Amino acid sequence: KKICVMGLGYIGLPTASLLGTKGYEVHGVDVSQDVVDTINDGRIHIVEPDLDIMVKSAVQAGNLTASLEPCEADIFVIAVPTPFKQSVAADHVSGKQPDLSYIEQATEKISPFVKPGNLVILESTSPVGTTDEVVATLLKKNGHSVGEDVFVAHCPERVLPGRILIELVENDRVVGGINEVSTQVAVEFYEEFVRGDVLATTAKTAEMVKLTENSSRDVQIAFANELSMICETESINTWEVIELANRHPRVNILNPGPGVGGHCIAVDPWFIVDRSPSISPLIRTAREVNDTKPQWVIERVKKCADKFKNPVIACLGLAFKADVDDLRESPAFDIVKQLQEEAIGELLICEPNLKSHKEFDLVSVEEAIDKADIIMLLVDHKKFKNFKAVELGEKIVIDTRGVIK
Ligand code: SAJ
Repeated sequence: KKICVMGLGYIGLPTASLLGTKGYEVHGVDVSQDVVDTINDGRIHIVEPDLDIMVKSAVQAGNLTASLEPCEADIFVIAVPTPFKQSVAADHVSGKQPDLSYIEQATEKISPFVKPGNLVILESTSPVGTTDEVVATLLKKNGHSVGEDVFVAHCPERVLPGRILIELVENDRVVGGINEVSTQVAVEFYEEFVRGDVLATTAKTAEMVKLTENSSRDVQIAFANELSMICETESINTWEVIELANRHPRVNILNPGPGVGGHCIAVDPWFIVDRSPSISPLIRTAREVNDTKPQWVIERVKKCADKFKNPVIACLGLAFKADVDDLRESPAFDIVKQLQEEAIGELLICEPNLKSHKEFDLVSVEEAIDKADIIMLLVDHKKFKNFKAVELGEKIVIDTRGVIK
């Protein structure tokens, strides 16, 4: 079978290379010539465990090629970003509006190559209605008999960065077509390579399921973050509170942190709020609580820095979460950047998952800890988990992740 994957990022590339190693003939498409060249060379442009080996073996076997243009295929998989619109009318209800232009462009691009019998799958996280109202509608407009001999379905990706290749195969998948036959054709495809269950539903339900998963996590993290700010004012250790409360058989609180980052959990809840603004106050407030957390951390650092004439601050971690190199929408990065812009002390910045960074000079953890007056731990990377407070002596510790013992 021939597969054409639109978008070779964090979802498209792992999917394309996995399918390539499973014997499918895969053609990947990206808008960046650099990305295309890197992949055709058997190399990768993102950090993800084992992805390098998988891309190399798919390319070497001749089962993965990349270019700027799509080609004819049996199945088209759209895995492009769904960010926010850069400019939104000031009176727009949610203040954040999904930008579906990448999905529109990808659909238009594959349209001339789509033939009767083909399946088009949207994997990008999308507002409810997108599969039908954008993908199916555009294909119909271009003359395809959508739902009759061209099948369209949504199968939202659910993989966790850092575990993508494992979760692509092991996770259960939710597959919803724009009509029953589309669902059935798409379910049959995923059952060929997914070890988890492949669960059939409608396109709209599948869209809502994905947004619900990430919104649920966001609301739960917001609870933990709010709790951490309350405990701080009471001089109580939040992590101890959570650990003890979680010993209750029906309580399971998540971990507070410096804020919620990444391009999924901090984004997707707005897709719900954008469509149903008047009936989503909880989801919206959770987003706002999580978004205020970085500023709260900055205020704490400033208060501590005021105690020194020339404070030296170790900033441990820039990534949006543990053990990845991804700085997109990272609260840690935003905190460090703002401290730098406001010239708060001398910053010793460490990010063990990056060799260098164009905006910051990076130092080793050992050097940062050794020289700092204030240690600000922002990411729970494995490398930072072995410190013991006693070894840090008189230094002030701001541990936003509760990992220093
Ligand atoms: N975080 C906390 N406290 C926690 C858990 C997470 O502060 O207890 C923070 C992290 O540090 C990070 C952010 O939340 O800044 C998000 O991290 P994450 O590991 O929870 O999730 P992502 O964004 O890497 O991936 C999520 C996953 N969704 C769910 O777990 C419901 C993943 O399965 C999705 O595929 C992915 O979003 C996506 O692409 O939508």
